[in-house]
Amino acid sequence: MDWTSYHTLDEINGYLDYLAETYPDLCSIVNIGSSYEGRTMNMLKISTGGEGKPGIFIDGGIHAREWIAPATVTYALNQLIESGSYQDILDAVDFYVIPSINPDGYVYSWTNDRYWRKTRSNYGTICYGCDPNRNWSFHWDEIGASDNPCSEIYAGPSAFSEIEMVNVRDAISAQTDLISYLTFHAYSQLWMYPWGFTTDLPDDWEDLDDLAQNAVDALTAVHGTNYDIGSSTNTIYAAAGGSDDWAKGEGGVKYSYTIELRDTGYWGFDLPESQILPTAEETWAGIEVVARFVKDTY
Ligand code: 0X9
Ligand code: ZN
Repeated sequence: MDWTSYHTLDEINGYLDYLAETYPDLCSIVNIGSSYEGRTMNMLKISTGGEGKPGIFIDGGIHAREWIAPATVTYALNQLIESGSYQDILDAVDFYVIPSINPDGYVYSWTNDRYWRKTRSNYGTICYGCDPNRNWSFHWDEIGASDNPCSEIYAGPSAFSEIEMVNVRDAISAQTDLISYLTFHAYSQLWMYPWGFTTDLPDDWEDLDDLAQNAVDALTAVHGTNYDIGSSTNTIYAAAGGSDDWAKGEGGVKYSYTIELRDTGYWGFDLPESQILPTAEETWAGIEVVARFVKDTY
């Protein structure tokens, strides 16, 4: 694996296999189910063992064309597992990581349409795919989503119609003691917390805002990249049915964040390969802040 080019789904899955084989005392592969088109979805569990540790769940690639997201997540795995620098975090915190949670869409964005966003399911209409980040059940389809199967923000025929999101939901639900959920998107340089279905803020929003500020301070210190912070409705737009809202509202994961990576629109989804490593480096600094907070607080 390297962070000088984007990688195919097979290469990303190969990296998970390599980590599990190379670090068997630390890493294991968990098959969380299959995609609509039948692809195996694997999660990497990173744990030094023992019961009752706090956990952090990390995913990327819910939107197929946001290629910097899976790349950033695999870099986080590299740092956590292969750098040898974070034993104190690994001793205290369990991690559950899926770099690409929309595998059919990701492959389609490589083979057919670089700007494909959705899944690849079909329910008998001329258009394919649902927006997987409008498909979660918490306040599903209330705002910022469409009932038109041809829309880029199609919520789906029902909440959790998309098997990939069912698989991720069940993988989240299977963990006790998850403290943080981090889901990586692109682009806009935003570190966002719930809610996405209302302008109202969670009761504990100041806790989420404080940790986001600390994470972004560390992120910005690496290469000077600026991020905005706030609830997703108030920073980007209202959109119900997101994984972040579900993780907090149904899943009970307190520190639920959606991070929109580089850039702010110059390259957009076509972020040059020369920006993969700097993006991943600075984002890792933010993730490390969250991980240290979880280690020190729980
Ligand atoms: O619209 C989205 O799903 C996200 N932006 S993106 O450009 N990557 O598509 C933002 C999601 C924020 N969270 C919620 N609205 N719940
Ligand atoms: Zn996205």
